[in-house]
Amino acid sequence: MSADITSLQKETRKFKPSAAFAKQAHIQSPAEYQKLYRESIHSPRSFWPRMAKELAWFKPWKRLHEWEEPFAKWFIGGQLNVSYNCLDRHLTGSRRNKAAIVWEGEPAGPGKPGEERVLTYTDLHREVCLFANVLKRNGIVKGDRIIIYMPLVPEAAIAMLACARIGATHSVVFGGFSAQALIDRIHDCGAKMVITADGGYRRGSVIPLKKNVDEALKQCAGVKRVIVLRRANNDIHIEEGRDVWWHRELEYVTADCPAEHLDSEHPLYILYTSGSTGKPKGVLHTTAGYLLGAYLTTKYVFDLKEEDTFWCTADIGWVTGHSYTVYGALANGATTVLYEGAPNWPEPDRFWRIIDKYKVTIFYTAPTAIRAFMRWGDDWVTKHDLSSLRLLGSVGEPINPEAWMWYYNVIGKKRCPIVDTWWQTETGSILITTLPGAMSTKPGSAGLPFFGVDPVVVNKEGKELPANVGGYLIIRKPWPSIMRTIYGDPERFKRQYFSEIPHVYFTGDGCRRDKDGYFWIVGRIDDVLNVAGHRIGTAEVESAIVSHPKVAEAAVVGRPDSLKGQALVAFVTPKQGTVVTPELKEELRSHIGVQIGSIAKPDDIRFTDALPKTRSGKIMRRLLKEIAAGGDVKGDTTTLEDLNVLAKLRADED
Ligand code: 7RM
Repeated sequence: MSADITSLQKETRKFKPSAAFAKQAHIQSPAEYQKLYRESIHSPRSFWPRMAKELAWFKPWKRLHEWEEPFAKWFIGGQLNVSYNCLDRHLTGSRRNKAAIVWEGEPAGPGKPGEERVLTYTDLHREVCLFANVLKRNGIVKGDRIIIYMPLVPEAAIAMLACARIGATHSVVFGGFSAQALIDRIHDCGAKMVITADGGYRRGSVIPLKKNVDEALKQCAGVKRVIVLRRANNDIHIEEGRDVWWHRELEYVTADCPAEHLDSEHPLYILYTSGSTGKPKGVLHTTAGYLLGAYLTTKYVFDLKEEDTFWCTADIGWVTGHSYTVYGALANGATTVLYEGAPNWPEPDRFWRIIDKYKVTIFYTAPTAIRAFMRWGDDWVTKHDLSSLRLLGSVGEPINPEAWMWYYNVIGKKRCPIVDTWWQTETGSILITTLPGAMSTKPGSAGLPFFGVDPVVVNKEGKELPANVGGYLIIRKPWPSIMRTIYGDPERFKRQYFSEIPHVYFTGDGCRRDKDGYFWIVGRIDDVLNVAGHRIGTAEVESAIVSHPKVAEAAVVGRPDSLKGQALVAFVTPKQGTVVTPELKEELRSHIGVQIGSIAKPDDIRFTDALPKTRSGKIMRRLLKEIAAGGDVKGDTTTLEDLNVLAKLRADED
């Protein structure tokens, strides 16, 4: 049996940026991209110094990089500060009174706006300095680890930037995670402090953040201090000698807090990402290389201009929130939008209201959200004026062409290029994408490598595969924002990312490259389906199912089968209003037969109104696999968004 992945998708549409868009873009043509890309790969010593000059340095770096496999270092010997780059350097010119953060709180009710706050760069700088002094006052010194467990309020970004300002390493834990998830992360990184809020709003109710912290800290003696933001005004317990209120602490400090001069390789943050098995991995990012990656990709991929209002909908508990909502946007001096609530609470048009209200120009979200919008119906969209938009982005999963076309037509009104950005928590910033003024996009393909990124599709032996043959996506050389290690476990880092295929970074994704060099991600390698000797990526079969007019979303997994090796099981969410009949299964099977061929016809189709997803919206196929095999779900479920989904799926079994 071969390790290649059979590719079935027949998508051939191509969308060129309009002449008007290209003309105003940072990078305006394929030739311009190619020239810079080649320079970044073949002459890194001329390319990177020029790029790095766009950051503010306290001390110039001496050596560009060092690569002692698997450990990378960049801009060695330099000193800088991420918070200084995101704030102080914008205060000397016309950005000083520009909006840095535009925040919309969870709406008070149907048709009502949320609370609203705008922080200019001057405001944000002051808040960060004040809070950085609060951290110092509470015993934090450079190198300490701090857990941030907060709702999506400006103070969450303020806390991150304050840590960065004094050289404390933050680890943001998504506000929806449980006490147990907190315990694991606090222990793993040896945190001394937790920054939290009394509670956070979610769909009209209050999530008891502080209560979860109290619960967790019964088992975390290392945490000496908890700083509590008053947000939801819910009743909480204050542990004397350990817990202090954010607003009270501010009374004791000044706003004078110069940014620490930090080494290029100083640890900026640890972000936990769940592996398919075992305990979560603490992905470590450091200062200079990470910041440059976030800064440059924000500028070029989103074609960011001074006048833009940028909205990345990701929560800051996810890497996308770190690199684009906070660090990339602010390092560029942009206006970044933060929204506390859910897209469909109290009504499914929340996002479109916000775009209209703040005249958002760049909108960046995930396929899972796009499919949900499709499901809720176009009427929610069309009643709002979205004409401020000029660019759309997608991240998190392969976007099925069906969803891509809807995003393009209904949200972008055929005017806005879409950038489909492939990257990982581990990569720190976007690695594969189109540049919106320079390249055509193809629905379902992420596009071409970003500057300095050298990705290849290879077989098990590490041999590069020809065009249109699916295999493993690897990256040949380290880039500035690559993770530095798994915190506390360098062995696991090596094993996980640099052993499968020697001497290269292993992404864990299946992929093919077409004749134009475009990359098509076909799903995670662990999820690849094996049908009668053919290895097929999940994305292609799922795209085919979702292209049926009655389907909103689908996930396909393999179930052990004594005859074929694996039988395909499809979990399908029908569109709203669809009546599920026994005939629908047959209809879907023949639709798949037409779209990609009989080989991909599932043996079993199960209808469900929800799929198990992570908090960031990725379908957890691992859990579906266990359900399809009829067994118990044994793996880690701490990242699962809604535990009820599993119970329901099991109850639905025939
Ligand atoms: C940013 C983020 C990483 C995994 C990655 C892929 C999948 C992400 C895309 C994508 C196809 C995309 N970080 N993925 N973006 N697949 N096209 N544009 O998602 O660490 O949470 O996940 O997500 O499988 O390996 S992450």
